[in-house]
Amino acid sequence: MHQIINEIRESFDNDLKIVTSAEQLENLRIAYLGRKGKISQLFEDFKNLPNEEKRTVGKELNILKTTSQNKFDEMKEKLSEGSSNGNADIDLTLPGRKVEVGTKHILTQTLEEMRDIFRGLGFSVHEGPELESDHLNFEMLNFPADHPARDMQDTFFVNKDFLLRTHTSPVQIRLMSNQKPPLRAIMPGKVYRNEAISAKSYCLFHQVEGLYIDTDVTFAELKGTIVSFAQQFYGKDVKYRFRPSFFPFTEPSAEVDIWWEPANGKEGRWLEILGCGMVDPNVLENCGIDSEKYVGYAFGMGVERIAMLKYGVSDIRTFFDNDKRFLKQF
Ligand code: 2NL
Repeated sequence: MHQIINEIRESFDNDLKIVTSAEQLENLRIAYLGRKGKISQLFEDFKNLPNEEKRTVGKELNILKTTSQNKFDEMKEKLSEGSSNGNADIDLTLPGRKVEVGTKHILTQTLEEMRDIFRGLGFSVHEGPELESDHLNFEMLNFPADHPARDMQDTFFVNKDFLLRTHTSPVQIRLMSNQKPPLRAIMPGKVYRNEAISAKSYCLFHQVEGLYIDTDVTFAELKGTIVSFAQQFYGKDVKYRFRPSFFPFTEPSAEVDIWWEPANGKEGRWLEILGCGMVDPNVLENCGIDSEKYVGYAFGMGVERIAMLKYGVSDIRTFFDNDKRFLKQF
């Protein structure tokens, strides 16, 4: 009997070692501890033993039963601790998981670079709301009532009087109306236009507008500021030209192109990067600034356009797709 008890203890331990699921464990319990199991059977055999053996064998049998039950309970707990293979410990030889570090969006990087260049040239930074009144977005800027930009087709109106701003100029209008010159500031932010979406234009883009108002501001200073920006942003050797243009809010007005050579060796061409001019006296007067005493220049540029030229991006929509394969390149 003594020997059989030892054999059953050993086979129980061996069978327990290879258990990997709750189902296998339950089968093991039935085979040993169940009503007709091997250990229960030993208690039946025990009854037929001579009295002098019963004392020692009884003790051994009880120990076998309780230790087996304890081992079973322990295993049951281990299996229910989450993973189905409670036996498999963490594999410390596996390489660690890579922590991915995010990056700033390329438009944010471009905007910050532009902002820092203008800060270096003495400009402060102002922001304003994206929902504006028709009055601040168009009327104050000398747009005639029948100007095509004021058409429902080109602007996102939320009602008769309010709209999503089509440029950041309303921020400048507020600044000029609330503060006395001299003023030198840039206004970065999102603007909205109801245009047909294509590789070249999107319904949303970012603009940086700039303004300088004082008693003796000249067009030559405007040129100097723009050229300094272009050289810092695109490099000292950047080729540029000023072309006469028209805006309702500046007179005279100009557009600035830079010479762009594609990386694939194809022929280069002029590409527009911004519009600018001397602030129209009507706009100054609308803001309560004496146009006999003060003059100023202003400029406006699209951040997407500037970034497309610098980084060779050919479709404006890729900035807004949030495709990580595109974004991770910068
Ligand atoms: C463009 C052209 C421009 C301005 C913006 C401006 C603002 C005020 C008064 C006068 Cl409050 N001018 N801004 C001036 C010239 C051009 O933007 O093509 N932007 C993307």
